[in-house]
Amino acid sequence: LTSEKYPQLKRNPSFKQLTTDDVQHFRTTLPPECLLYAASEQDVHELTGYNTDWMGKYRGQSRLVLRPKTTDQVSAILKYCHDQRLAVVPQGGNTGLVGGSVPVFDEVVVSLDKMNQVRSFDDLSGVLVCDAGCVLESLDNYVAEHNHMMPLDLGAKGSCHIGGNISTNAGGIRYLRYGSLHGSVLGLEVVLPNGTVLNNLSTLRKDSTGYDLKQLFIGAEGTLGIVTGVSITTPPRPVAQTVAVLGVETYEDVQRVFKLARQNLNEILSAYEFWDNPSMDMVLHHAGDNARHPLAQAYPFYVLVETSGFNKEHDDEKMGQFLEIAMEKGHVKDGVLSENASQMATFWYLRETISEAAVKTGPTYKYDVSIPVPQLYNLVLDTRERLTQAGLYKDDKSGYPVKKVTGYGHVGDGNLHLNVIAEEYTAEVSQALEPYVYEWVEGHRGSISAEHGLGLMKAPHLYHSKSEAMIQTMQSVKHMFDPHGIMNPYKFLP
Ligand code: FAD
Ligand code: 2HG
Ligand code: ZN
Repeated sequence: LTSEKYPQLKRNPSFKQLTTDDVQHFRTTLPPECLLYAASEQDVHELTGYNTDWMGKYRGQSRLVLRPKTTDQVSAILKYCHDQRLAVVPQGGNTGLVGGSVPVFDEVVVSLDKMNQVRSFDDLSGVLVCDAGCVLESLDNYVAEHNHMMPLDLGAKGSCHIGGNISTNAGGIRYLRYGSLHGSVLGLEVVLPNGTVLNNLSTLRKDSTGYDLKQLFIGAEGTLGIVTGVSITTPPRPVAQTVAVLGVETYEDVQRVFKLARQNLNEILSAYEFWDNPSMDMVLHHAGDNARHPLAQAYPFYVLVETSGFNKEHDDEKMGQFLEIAMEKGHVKDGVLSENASQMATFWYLRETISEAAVKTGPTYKYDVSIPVPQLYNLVLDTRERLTQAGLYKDDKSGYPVKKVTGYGHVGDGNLHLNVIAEEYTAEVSQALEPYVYEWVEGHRGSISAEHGLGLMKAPHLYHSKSEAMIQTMQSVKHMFDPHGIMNPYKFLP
């Protein structure tokens, strides 16, 4: 099989082509509901959901999807694939944005969607132990019953799995407050490519006994093994929350308001997000009755500030003071404060649906970068300028290959999402953007992936963020865990 979508890539001939004997093996070792097989090439479309990513940008041609229910089944699957040299793609909720979660050619998809049980929850420590295929939002609803919350939240929460979050080292909108998964994950159960189960589902907060192996799998994007179980600490669920959406004239003011938010809201600040007016336009265009403009007029930038705490009166007072100061100083031109939970959800909708609105607007080139906050929006301005100079874009006007160049993201964490929305994916637009964007980020001492990972998209560009020695060390680690290279091939490493 060759993929028409990736003419520059060749299928690795050391991987075995799936045979009917292989399929028969899985039929005899797994329950019937755990196997989806397209017997002929014509039937591959039945597996489209597993072969195609969320953006419809990346597409493979796998004929076999395995959906194990237990860690032992995952172990048996990987051992067989390892022995037979069958390449494998682990798949969670398939919401990844870098082409990591779907096959490139005919790799066997191992979906975790049937491993979705909570294993235990400790009310005292707040430690949750669960299967890797649990959907993030379901876990949040589960721990909410115990007055806890998941330490991460993102727009894809209704579909993404906790195992996928861990495998991409997802960040999201609460990173500012609760930090990285490298801190909140206490233990993992992982099946290595040869079938060995590394059971390290520790529930201890502290443990200084040697190499912290679980950290290697956080952000490994399925290249070292399959995460099957997760132990994660969940903080107490705040009882008082408020969200403000603010209209801001300049990116400098976005930064000034951030500083004021930190100084005045301190421990109750739980999110600080921003987006530009082209992002707002896209969202409102696709929102229908779900949202309307929250302010009386448009502004170049919008900021969403959220507080989460345990004393409503105290928190409201602090938020009020912060807004007063920010407006008095002229950094905020207009703002609106949520009065109830439904308004809070509407304000979050404006921010959380930008990603989807972009994809609905047109084929989208998505860049997810870390840049020191003062320079962050310059990447959007410089990219717009570059595309304009190249004659590919002009002021959001129609009739050009690029429709929109937008910037938004987790500005409080120095994480920008640059979305370039085109009429279609073309070599001309790609070449104008890459390696330009990656070189720009490297030149500003940033990272080419803040939170989405590398996947297929950024594997060849890793050297913009990591030295030769670092990449070689990563390759050695990969070889040690996965000597035949069957786990998520063609991705992650150059
Ligand atoms: P998948 O997409 O299925 O897989 C992602 C990668 O992990 C693949 O390489 C896959 O092979 C591997 N993988 C999945 N499960 C396992 C497993 N159990 N063991 C080993 N490897 C595995 N990301 C953020 O960081 N922050 C955001 O704010 C954010 N917002 C988003 C909003 C939207 C609307 C969308 C569509 C995506 C967003 N993302 C965000 C990206 C994406 O949701 C995250 O990367 C998420 O963590 C992926 O989880 P998933 O279960 O869908 O994984
Ligand atoms: C977000 O923060 C996500 O909305 C998605 O990380 C960003 O689609 C994107 O570029
Ligand atoms: Zn994000």
